[in-house]
Amino acid sequence: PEPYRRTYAQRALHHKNPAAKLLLQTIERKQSNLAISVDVATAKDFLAIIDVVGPFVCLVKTHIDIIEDFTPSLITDLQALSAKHDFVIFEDRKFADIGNTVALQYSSGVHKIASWSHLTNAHPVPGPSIVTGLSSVGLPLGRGLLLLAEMSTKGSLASGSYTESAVQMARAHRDFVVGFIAQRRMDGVGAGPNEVTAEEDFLILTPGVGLDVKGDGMGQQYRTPREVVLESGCDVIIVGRGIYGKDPSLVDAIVAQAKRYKEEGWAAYLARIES
Ligand code: BMP
Repeated sequence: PEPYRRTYAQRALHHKNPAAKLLLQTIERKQSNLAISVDVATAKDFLAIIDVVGPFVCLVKTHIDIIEDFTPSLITDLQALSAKHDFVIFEDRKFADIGNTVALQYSSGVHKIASWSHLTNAHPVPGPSIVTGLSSVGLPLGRGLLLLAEMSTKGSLASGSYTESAVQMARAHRDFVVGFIAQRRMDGVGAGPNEVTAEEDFLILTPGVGLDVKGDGMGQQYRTPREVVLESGCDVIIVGRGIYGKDPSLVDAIVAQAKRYKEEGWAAYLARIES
């Protein structure tokens, strides 16, 4: 079958990048295409949420610079939870600078992202040098990169020819760029008439997913797992506030929401491969 209808397990066999392979295998093993975005400000809340949703997710997405009491031991704790619950780690850093600067931001500083995050992402706005800069650090470590080809926000400038250029940039660096943050499948987007793109199978990780509300009053726009996975062909649903809401201490409510999103995401995937 075409990549859209292939199982995650079938697709894992064809991906050579270790982070992409790990993500696809983890999704298959846990029967979950749900990623949690843990956007909270304290190490305590961060670890508590990850520990309770861990069994239900394939991936944990972090904004490590939000944590106000960050210490290197938080990374050790995060890695221990990743081993305990079997999930991939994705630091949503959104790099956007020249190659030399992003290589330093990725490897160094307080957070040393490349040393612990299987996946990270970048805006294509600086051009291909952002990929070569990040790749010089991440590729030897077996990491993978997602380019932001589209955004979920109202009025996003990442559309049309910008999105097409992002896909072309990825195509030129398939060893390191494993897919996109986007709102739909990107296979063949922006390809010339003689380019063979039928088998490219980029991973699409999609934020802006919610079942109960359409937006957040700050530009975010939500679609359902069914719209994202079945109708738009995306691979992973990224959910933040839809799972942990406003109160990170309500453990039962968080577990219930994580289960709900996991079930919705998997049902949409099964409907897709059977379509
Ligand atoms: P929430 O589900 O609470 O709206 O969180 C969405 C998460 O995904 C946030 O961490 C945000 O930074 C990220 N995100 C997004 O919402 N839209 C995009 O286009 C790209 C993102 O990384």
